[in-house]
Amino acid sequence: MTVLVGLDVGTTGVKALALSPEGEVLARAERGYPLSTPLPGWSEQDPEDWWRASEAALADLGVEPAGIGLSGQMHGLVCLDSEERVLRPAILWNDQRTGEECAEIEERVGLERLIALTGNRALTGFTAPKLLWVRRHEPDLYARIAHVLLPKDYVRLRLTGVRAIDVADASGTLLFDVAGRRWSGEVLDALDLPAEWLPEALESPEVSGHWSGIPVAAGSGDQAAAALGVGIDRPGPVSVVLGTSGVVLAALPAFQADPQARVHAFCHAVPGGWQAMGVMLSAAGSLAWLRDVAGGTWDELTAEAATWPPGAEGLTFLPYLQGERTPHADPGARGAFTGLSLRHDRGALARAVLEGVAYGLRDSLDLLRALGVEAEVGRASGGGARSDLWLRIVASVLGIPLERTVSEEGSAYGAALLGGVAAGVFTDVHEAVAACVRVRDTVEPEPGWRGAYDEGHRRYQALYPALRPLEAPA
Ligand code: XUL
Repeated sequence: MTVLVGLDVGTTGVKALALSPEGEVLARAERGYPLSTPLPGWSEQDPEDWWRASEAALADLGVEPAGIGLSGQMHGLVCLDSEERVLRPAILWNDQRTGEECAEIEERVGLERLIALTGNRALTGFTAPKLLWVRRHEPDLYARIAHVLLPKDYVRLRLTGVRAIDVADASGTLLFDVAGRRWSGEVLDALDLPAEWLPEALESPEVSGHWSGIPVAAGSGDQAAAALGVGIDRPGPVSVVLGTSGVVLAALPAFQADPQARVHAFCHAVPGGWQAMGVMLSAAGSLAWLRDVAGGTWDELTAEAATWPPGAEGLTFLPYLQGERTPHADPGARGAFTGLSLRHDRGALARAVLEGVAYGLRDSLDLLRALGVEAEVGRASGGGARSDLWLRIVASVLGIPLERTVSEEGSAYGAALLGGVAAGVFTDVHEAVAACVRVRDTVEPEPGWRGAYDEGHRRYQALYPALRPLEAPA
């Protein structure tokens, strides 16, 4: 029997998934690992943890795959020496230490030129500013760098012995010419970074190497893979992800960057395709935080939240717990609850968190609409999409129905489809999506919630400019 495997190297753990060529999930395995925050705003992981977890998850699956696809948390910096040894813990996508380096990049390249070349502005989570941070703060270590990889590409190196990346993940480094689908010599020169450090950039379904003779697809960053996993291979529905991060992603008919780069413009995991997305740093991550500080399980919190009316009697949550990217590219932004009263209990806090994240997603959707994206329906994935209540809230706040697919496996599912193309099981990504992805159910907006949520979103949008002066500078 033909089996396709997707391996997603996430922030909280690795997920391995085995699929039939019809898209049926045959087996799944997950292995977790820790995240360390040595200083406020810092976020690091040990690349060897990813590798140990990946090996174990692949062994747990217990299958003989025809092809493997990789996906993973984006933007993380893995520095290797000339012997391909890890030089320091990886600096992750949600790390916020590089405010100064972002300013330096925009100064050196020029903001307009940077957006024209890379489709993006310098954001703290992206890879290039992290490299400049290491150069400034750890010069001895910087002098030993010979190779730079992203998280899933480190796992690829250990799996296949090959240093490679895909164009979708490379787009998130800020060193990539997104329109031209190649490394940007101009940006590398302006930042004085050696092109030799970077791996070869392949299209996502291309074979990057082999593991025990099994082809391993280049794969993609987790957001592009999640979009494929819910069937977004061309313009149409938008991908709405409620993972640790929260994302609204639209496939674009051609490369297009927002003139102010308020949303990210990246290559899609489909050869010749592009996408734009808005990214919130703490989506399901905000609910996980509430659970950790207020107690209760995920199910208890959402059940208690369901007892509160939309708008939670004026209680509003700002989800900028780790700074933010979209719509406020601001590492110094912070979260807040406002409008608390004696009546509010833990369920009200949970309701406000679910709603605050939904308002943040609406900010991203509004920016995509300003780019000309016609979003009439969304496809939801990520751990938060398992909650009917959260999806009803998000559908109502966005004002569009949200579809769930038969499999809710997100990025690992998309990665497995890419593995299937690399193995020759499908001729291309479109065929893989058509063969495997089916809609299971649709969550409609609640007409009665509309007024409360338009009002709530207005209240939410007023909070950042009002509260920001009270917080530390970026
Ligand atoms: C996307 C991003 C996050 C991570 C989460 O730009 O930074 O969604 O990829 O793993």
